[in-house]
Amino acid sequence: VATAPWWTSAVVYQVYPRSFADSNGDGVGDLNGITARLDHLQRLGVDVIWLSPVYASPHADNGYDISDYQAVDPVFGTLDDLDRLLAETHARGMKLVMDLVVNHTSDEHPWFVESRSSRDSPKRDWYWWRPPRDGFEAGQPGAEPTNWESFFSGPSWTLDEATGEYYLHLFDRKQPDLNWENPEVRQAVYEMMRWWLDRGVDGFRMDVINLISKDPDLPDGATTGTGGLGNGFPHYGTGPRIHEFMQEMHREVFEDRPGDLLTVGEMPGVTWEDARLFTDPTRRELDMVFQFEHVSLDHGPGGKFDPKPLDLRDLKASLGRWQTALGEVGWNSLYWNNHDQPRVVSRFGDDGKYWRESATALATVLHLHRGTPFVYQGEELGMTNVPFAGVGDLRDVESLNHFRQSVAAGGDPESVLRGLRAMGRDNARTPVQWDSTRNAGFTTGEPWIVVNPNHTWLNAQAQYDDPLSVFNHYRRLIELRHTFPVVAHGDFRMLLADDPYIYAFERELDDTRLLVVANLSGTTPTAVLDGEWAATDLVLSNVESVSLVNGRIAMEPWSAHVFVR
Ligand code: ISL
Repeated sequence: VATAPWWTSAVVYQVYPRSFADSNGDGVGDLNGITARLDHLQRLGVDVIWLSPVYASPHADNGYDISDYQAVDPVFGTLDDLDRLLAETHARGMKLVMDLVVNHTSDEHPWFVESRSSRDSPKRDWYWWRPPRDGFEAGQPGAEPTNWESFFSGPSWTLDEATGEYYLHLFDRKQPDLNWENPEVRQAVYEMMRWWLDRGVDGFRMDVINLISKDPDLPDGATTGTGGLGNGFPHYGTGPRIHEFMQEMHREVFEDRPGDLLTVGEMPGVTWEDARLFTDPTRRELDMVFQFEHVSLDHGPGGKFDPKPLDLRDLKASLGRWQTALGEVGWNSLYWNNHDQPRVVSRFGDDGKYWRESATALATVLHLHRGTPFVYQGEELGMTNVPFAGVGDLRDVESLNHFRQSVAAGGDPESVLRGLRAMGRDNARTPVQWDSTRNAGFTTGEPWIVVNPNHTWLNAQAQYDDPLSVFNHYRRLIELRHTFPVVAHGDFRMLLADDPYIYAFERELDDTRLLVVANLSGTTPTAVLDGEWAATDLVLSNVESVSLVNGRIAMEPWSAHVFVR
């Protein structure tokens, strides 16, 4: 414990700058807006801020398409503003971690502009260029070099008319994939990373970093049905050289650097076996990864936009498996939300009658697992999904592409919209609700995306002084982690694995035991505890009174209790 890295007892807060706070009235959040709201984060008690991309970008994917890694986009401010945010964050005892998006660049990045300029460009090989498939003319349907489907619908190749070749983009056509096989690419990325660390940032969250190593043969994938396209994931997901690249990056960028840094790799589709390799400290790759298993459990047969109800037993089995797998070796990240996921209180909780109870119960369960919790902006207020009126309210490229493609294929627009309202990424991207005024105190101008109408009652101002509020519950959970070493370092044991309503587990460190009992349902089951626990052991609850009699608790809907002895 004494030698455990600092981030094992830290809590990270993610800021999505476009939607956090707007200081200049242009309707888009910015760096000075964040600096002005640092007190909110300090009050909450978080240790680290992860800043989603603020780099120069044409914003095809809200900044995850970068045209200059070493410049701040004017919509967010200037490099000076960033330096000031960094200094103010440090002055409050917090750290600042930047987003690192290096699986792809923007098609407007000078590297790609140069690469596409001719087949003989010295940077041609910095990206994945391929001629049309054998026997096909450029531009003909099916001429794409592989059948891989893009994450954002349609083929993952786009033809460059001028040179007659296709380039690979796993995401939008404005996000061409870098070729990590080329050592010049890797060195350019490492150099850029060192530049940021020299500037004083405290680490990186690495976007889709397990997709950077592709099988250079680029084989077709099994066809998945959507327009005859195939699943390329087996050929680029946690690919052949990924661990080599992570170790090289560690050597070139992080090794022997003074200071306490944090690295977390975002890894769609990563298995726990691979996650353990990535986070085994002796292998010198990453501190932790974001896995996707628990946020895929409610995907239905038609994929993520065809959701099915969550079975709590599946959630416990999944998170429990990761607790075990990364228990002795490696480390878990813990999250319900980020800028790509619908709001957890609407997704796994009850955003109606039991809004406050379910938001706090879910938070309790997550934060007391073993791992580093990540709070996504607005989650600490219990922000909910958004009643988007129609497709005109949506802004996200993934959602808009999905809508267009599904409707073109004959889907009923209303039912496509239903899927997007439940699962679309814009649910997480509406402005943070600071107060009950017009635009929720986010901007004095016209916000770039609708403000959730529930800001009239669901907002930070209404919660600061309410002891039972979602905000104060998050604050206390963070305080628990900072107070009791068992929260960060205790081992984990799932209880009542087969119970469909109750999520319960124990943590243990030396002579301290911690027990969480949460009812993640609107029903009223009875929890039966081992007889040693007493009402006097209660350290946190999201309801006003708990009666523990003869080891039994009558659980109120969505109630959650924490005991320590
Ligand atoms: O939400 C998703 C699409 O269904 C995810 O697959 C998401 O695209 C994936 O988690 C990768 O996310 C990251 O990279 C994307 C970017 O759009 C996301 O915002 C980012 O978090 C491309 O850079």
